[in-house]
Formats: sequence, structure tokens, C-alpha cells
Amino acid sequence: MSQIGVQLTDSPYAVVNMRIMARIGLPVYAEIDKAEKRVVPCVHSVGAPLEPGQGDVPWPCNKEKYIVHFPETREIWSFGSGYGGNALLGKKCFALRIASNMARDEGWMAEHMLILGVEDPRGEKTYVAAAFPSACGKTNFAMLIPPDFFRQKGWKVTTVGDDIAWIRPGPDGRLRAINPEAGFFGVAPGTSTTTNPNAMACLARNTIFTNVALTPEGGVWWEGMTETPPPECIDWQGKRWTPALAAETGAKAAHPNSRFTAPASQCPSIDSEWENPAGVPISAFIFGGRRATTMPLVYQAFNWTSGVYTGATMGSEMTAAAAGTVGKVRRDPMAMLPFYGYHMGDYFLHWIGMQKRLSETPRIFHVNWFRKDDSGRFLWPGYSENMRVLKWIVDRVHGRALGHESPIGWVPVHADIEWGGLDFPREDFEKLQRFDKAAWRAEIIGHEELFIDLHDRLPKEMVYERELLICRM
Ligand code: TSX
Ligand code: MN
Repeated sequence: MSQIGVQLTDSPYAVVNMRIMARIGLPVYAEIDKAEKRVVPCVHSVGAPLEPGQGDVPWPCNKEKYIVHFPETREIWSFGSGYGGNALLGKKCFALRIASNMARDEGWMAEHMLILGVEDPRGEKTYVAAAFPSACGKTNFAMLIPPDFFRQKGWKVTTVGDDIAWIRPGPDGRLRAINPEAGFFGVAPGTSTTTNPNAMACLARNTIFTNVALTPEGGVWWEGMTETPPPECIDWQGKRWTPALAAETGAKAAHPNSRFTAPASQCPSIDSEWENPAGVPISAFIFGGRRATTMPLVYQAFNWTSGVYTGATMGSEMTAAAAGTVGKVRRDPMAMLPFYGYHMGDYFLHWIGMQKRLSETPRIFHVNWFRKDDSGRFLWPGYSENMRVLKWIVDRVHGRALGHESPIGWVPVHADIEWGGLDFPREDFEKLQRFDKAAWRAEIIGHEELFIDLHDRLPKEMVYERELLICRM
């Protein structure tokens, strides 16, 4: 299921990062020499040639930037930027944009998804793939550590990947997925031994840090890494930073989009099958978003096509003003908005059509860790406690848990969730799962706005699914 690319670059930063993020070197040349697969040529320049004698700068780039993909010839030309997504061409450019185009033609899928395994007390492993827009904690979910109650019973979560999945029908007619990457290019701020101990262990060595702060001891720091900040450090731009300065000016020590580049093999939760060339069998897809209202903690789509509708209409509320109006839902179908290699309507049709190539379709779920009560408080503790939702999902897949029909899909009631080790009020669960008809009316109008923009290629199945949803309401 692998693919081959060759990147030419004038950026040492791109080289050392790609060495962690991709499988590189002599074994790849051996594959190329077999000449069975075409190589995707990728050329990258930061666009800052030096005159003889001219001194270099730490972050060369050009005012003009062109990140260009040629889906017909399957080439990538990137000019003027050293930024991760524009410079590490194996990631978004190849593994999502070019690969999704290859996948459409060849009958597979290139998705913006994490892949994780859930081992239950009987020792059975169930793999799920999940798509979330940015700022939903995708890497944290991929590396989830179950609460003590679950661990003691024998539940375990393992990590196959945290960002991209290449998925294709296996010989048994089930979908199988690989992680086409060899490392994690994760957002640093907010990553700590509390929020993600596996990531912290993973990045403890052989790791590249981009735009983080440096401590006087020679270490790194970012907002959210420790409860108390270091008394002083050098910020991401090389200036002196202190907590007092931050209190006064709001200056951040690390850039909000600062990163760690760490080998996946170092992750304590890495799955035993993470490099299996045949992939891991996918039993469920999970879509999610950051939604303060409307979306319950979890529901299961009625069938494959209604699940595609769920993924196609998913959205997230904007948290930074830079991206638009704070609080407004931004539709981000399958979390692929910036990454489609062809028309989004055709992409939905490709998803719908996958059913015909399969003897068994993965079950499709939607989750929302971010629903708030009327006073603006998060109703769900999230993080490790998401294991309770994951267990319901896995149990549903195996026909071990009850679902109850609602207008939007199958939902759990309080008694269907494992609450061992957590004192969670039934009223709060009911608030989390509440179906708000007025809010869903507005939600469906939001779906329609997306559909209008796609009208000339929108599959009719999406319109029928919307009509069925309205009827059920
Ligand atoms: O990553 C998150 N996840 C997924 C974890 C597996 N985050 C961080 C999002 C930013 C990247 C979350 N934030 C999650 C979550 O499930 N939930 C929340 C919201 C939240 C934040 C703080 C609390 C609770 C919920 N604190 C207390 O309840 C004390
Ligand atoms: Mn991503």
C-alpha cells in the first residue's frame, strides 16, 4: 500500500524533518530500481538564493509562495516557504492531496485520519480511524491512556498513526489501513504529561522542535507543558521571555503552532502492527468536531450512506479570530477541507461508492468532546475519559452494546456506558446527549449552505439523506 516520492530541496530543515517523517534511503532506491511503481517527483525551494558572500538567515523564504500540485501528472512543486505543510512534501502535499487523487482512480482512500487500536479484556483488537478538524486533540486521542478502572480490567489503546491513513479493501473485503508516515509532526502547546504522556515520552529524544522556547538549562518549553512556567526563557523568536512579561503583554514563549517532530517508533503506545505492509483492519470510522451546542457526545449513523452524510456535513467552531468569526461553525467535510486532490462532491461519491467494493463496511460514528452547558462549562471531562465512548463504539461494532434510535442515529442511554471509576451525574449525561430540535433545524440549514456550494457535483444520496433526516425530525 506504500507509495514512493523523491523530494529535491534546498532546505536542510526539510531534509532532517523528512528523515523522521518518512521511510527514506537505500531500501527506497531498491524499490525504485524494481520500477514497479512510478515515483512522484517533488521539488521544493525556500526561494531565497544567496548572492556570493551574502549571509544566510535562520528562516529563509520568499514573499511569493506557490504550493502547486499537478494531479494529472502527479507532481508537486513548492516554492517560497519553509513551513511544515509546504516544505515536508510527503505529508499534506503527497499523502493527502496527490494520494487522494490516486486513490479515487485506483479504488482506495487517502484520509486525514488517526488510526488506533483498542484491545479489550478478551485480548481482541479492534481498529478504528478518526477524522477531526484542527484543535480537537487528534494526537491526544490517538495516544489515549484509558482510566485506571479500564486498565485494570485489561483495556488498552495502541497507536498506529495520528494524522493520515491510506485505506483500501483487503482480500477479505474489509478495509485495511496503513499510516503512510514514520513520525509525528505534532503541535507542541498544550502537550504535557497530563494531557498526553505518550507524546511526552515519544519526544524525549531524537526530536526536532520548531518555534518552541528554550530554557536556560538547554531544554525546551511551551505553553501548557508544565503548570508553572520557567522563571525565564528565550522565546520562539529569540527574545528573553518571563511570566511577568506574558502577564503584561500576552506574549507567548512558544508559537501557538510550534511543533515537535518525533519518530513514531518511540511512542510507548505504538501498535505492534503499525508497520504491517498489509495494514490493520478498520472496524469503525469516527468523525468529530468542536461544538459547544447541538452535537451529542456520541451517536452512530444508521448505515454507510448516512455515515458519509455525517462526515460530509461535519464542522467545528472556530477558536481563533484569525480563522473567521469565533464560535461560528466552519464546515470541514471529513476534516479534508484543505487537502482534497479533486472536487469535494466527487470525493463524497467516491466514499459512497466504496460500499460496493466491500463485503463489510466499517460502522460510522460522530463524537463531540466539547459540548457546553448553559453557563459555558464543558460538560464532558474528555481526555482519558473518552475511553468510555470508545468502549461503547467498539462494543457496538461487535454487537455487545445497545443503541437507541433517535432522529440523527443510534445513541447510548446512561446505562449503556461504563461508568466505573467516574462519578458522572446522569443529568449531565442527558444534557450531553440531548437532541435539540431547534438547534438541529439550524444545523440542517448549515448543511444546505455547504451543499449549495457543491451543487453541480453533489451526489444525490446526500440530498436524500438530508430529506430523510428532516422526515425523522
Ligand atoms: O485533546 C483533547 N481531548 C481529546 C483527548 C483524548 N482536548 C484538548 C483540545 C485542544 C487540542 C480536550 N479539551 C478534550 C479532549 O477530549 N476535551 C477538552 C475540553 C476540556 C478541557 C478541560 C477540562 C475538561 C474538558 N477540564 C476539567 O474538566 C477539569
Ligand atoms: Mn493534520
